[in-house]
Amino acid sequence: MPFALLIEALGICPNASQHGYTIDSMLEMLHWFMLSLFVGWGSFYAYTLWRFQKKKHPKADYVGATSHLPTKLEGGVLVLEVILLLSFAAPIWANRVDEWPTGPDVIHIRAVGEQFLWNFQYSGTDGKFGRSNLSLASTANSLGIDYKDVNANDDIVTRNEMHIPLGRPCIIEVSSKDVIHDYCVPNMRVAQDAIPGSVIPLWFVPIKAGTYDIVCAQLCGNGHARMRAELVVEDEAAYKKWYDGVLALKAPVKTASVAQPLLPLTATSLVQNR
Ligand SMILES: [Cu+2]
Repeated sequence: MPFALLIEALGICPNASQHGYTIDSMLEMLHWFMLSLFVGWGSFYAYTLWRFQKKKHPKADYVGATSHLPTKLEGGVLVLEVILLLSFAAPIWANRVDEWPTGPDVIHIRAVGEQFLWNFQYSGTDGKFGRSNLSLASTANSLGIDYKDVNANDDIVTRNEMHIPLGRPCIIEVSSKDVIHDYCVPNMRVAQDAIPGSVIPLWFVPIKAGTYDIVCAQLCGNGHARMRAELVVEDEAAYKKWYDGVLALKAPVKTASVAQPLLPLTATSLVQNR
């Protein structure tokens, strides 16, 4: 993607996701278009200053310009903007919201914002999140996961640290425990508001191994600037080793029965149980 390579050379943080280059290309096209408009209109302005200077035209002309060229140029700009919107921006957006990855390869993670950190719950190999209720929340169990629920057996919860395997699609369900935050990973070209009362998913496929910043992109209080987590993209073996290591730290579950029905972890339950 030549467009994306140039925009990276100009200083945008490097893309590390599969869909990111389409967004970068769109951004770059827009910037070239804006640059050509800026140069075009700037040159025209300079030309009019020279062309209609008082020395050459001591007497004002009340008829003014009679050419229809400016109107045609404006029409051309409008057509180009419509083409950019319908042919490039709309398909990129449709891909983001309509073509969700499916299958056993998909990693499911909940990202729950909290002043001023990020909690991550992994669904584990069964792909199902264990139930949670904030009445069970404690310092050691920030999301109130009910570890008696059989679906929670292979779940892990981490704080400010998220690992994902290279090349596997990740669906992140974004929510918040308190105020509005924004789960933003600039290198993955994703950002989503974390809203109490809502669980909003986003997805991406990491294509470059490395360590990236997860930041809060919504001013959320005094500690907003330090609400920053780490995203580690690593190969499958390293990811599995890390996951199993965190899983091993969990207290053993004695029974799989659930004494009373608990709400699944939705933002609504998060809010209701605060
Ligand atoms: Cu925040």
